[in-house]
Amino acid sequence: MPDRSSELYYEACRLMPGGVNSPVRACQNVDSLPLFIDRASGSHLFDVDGCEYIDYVLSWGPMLLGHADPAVTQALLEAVPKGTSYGAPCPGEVELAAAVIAAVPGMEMARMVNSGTEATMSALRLARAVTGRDKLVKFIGCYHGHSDSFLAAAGSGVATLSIPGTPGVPDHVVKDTLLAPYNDIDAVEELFREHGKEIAAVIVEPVAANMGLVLPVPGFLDSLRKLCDTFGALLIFDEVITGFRLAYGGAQARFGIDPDLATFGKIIGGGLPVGCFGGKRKYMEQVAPSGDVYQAGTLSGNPLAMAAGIATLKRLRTENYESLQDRTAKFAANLAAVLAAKNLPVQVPTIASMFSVFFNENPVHNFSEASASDARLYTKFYKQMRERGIYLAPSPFETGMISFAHSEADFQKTLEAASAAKF
Ligand code: KE4
Repeated sequence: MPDRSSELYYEACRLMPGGVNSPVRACQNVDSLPLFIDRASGSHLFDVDGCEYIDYVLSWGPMLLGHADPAVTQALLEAVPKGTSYGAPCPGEVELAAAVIAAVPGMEMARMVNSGTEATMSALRLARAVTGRDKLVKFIGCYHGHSDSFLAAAGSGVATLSIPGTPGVPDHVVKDTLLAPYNDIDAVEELFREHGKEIAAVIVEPVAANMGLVLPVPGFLDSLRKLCDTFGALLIFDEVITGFRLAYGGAQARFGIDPDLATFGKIIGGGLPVGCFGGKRKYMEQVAPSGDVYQAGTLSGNPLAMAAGIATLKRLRTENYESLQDRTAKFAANLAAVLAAKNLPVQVPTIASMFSVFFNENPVHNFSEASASDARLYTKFYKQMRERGIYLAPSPFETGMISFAHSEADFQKTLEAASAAKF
């Protein structure tokens, strides 16, 4: 363990819970200490001990262009001297909202917030207001941020830390959260049969990325759309990860399914704190101040965050998503082959610029199957890859991210590190 990182970590543990500002960064379930990062550029991280890593976390998704993209950096350098926050509308809010709405098929209005959690929390409140109903359907292992209603059988850090139930969240809140296994449309039909007229919304990650990477089976998303239409519930696509990563227009563009509301974050802020919820005008106009559904935020639409988001989306419009998907698919197939050659039970699902590694004999379709994967092997893999300069997600319940900055040399070095790993 490098020494400056460990010094900082022990000081951080004195000052902040677990020494981190977000639990999954603590690397607890991969038997490691977190690295403290000094700087990042392109596809690489540099820690405070001068060690260099090929980064497959990309700040959990935002850095699709790679770190410190020159155009994004320049946009921020131009924005900073103009002030950091006005608490009043600024042109950047109009420009970023217009860019998001133009990109996402079927989206008519948007509200900028400061995180994915704020986006999903607000979208749920709006759905409950619009329908006059309280219940929510979410999928086991999907993660929609840490607001109370979603902390039932959540993925990401909740699954990583095996946090039982929802400490601190009153039962009367989560009793309205109905759960179904991802990809199990029969279970969702059963919930609608039993609670149909009480269900305000179904929220889904159109591609699940918080239990490892789990793809929707053919017809799953379309069936959710049909069930919501039949019972008068709203369909919410949580595109905080998939938005602008699955395609420039997100899952809605890729799969051709039209949700009533959708949430975004990560990439649309270019690494600065931005979230967004939006969708059909008839719903969004009910958000204060044009309607009565209250939602607010001191730093929402912040000029720096808007500048980073605008520059990021502008750059992404010039990038070739097809080519990145092809390169990712080839890398994932090669990684699967290298690990399978060690007689390991391994699955490396991939879509667009995402992949994950399940040490499992069989393909993974839901959280229960993801949980049956061998976490001990994942820990061994994680630690050895990090020792060889490859920075993977510190949990099998996360997803590997690839950027437009990742090079063939990065992939080659990663495969060589995987080939050298001992299990
Ligand atoms: P934030 O509040 O962390 O900006 O976004 C919450 C969120 C909402 N929806 C989806 C699909 C998400 O994946 C997330 C957050 N993603 C995790 C990583 N899987 C954030 C990492 C962390 O918690 O530190």
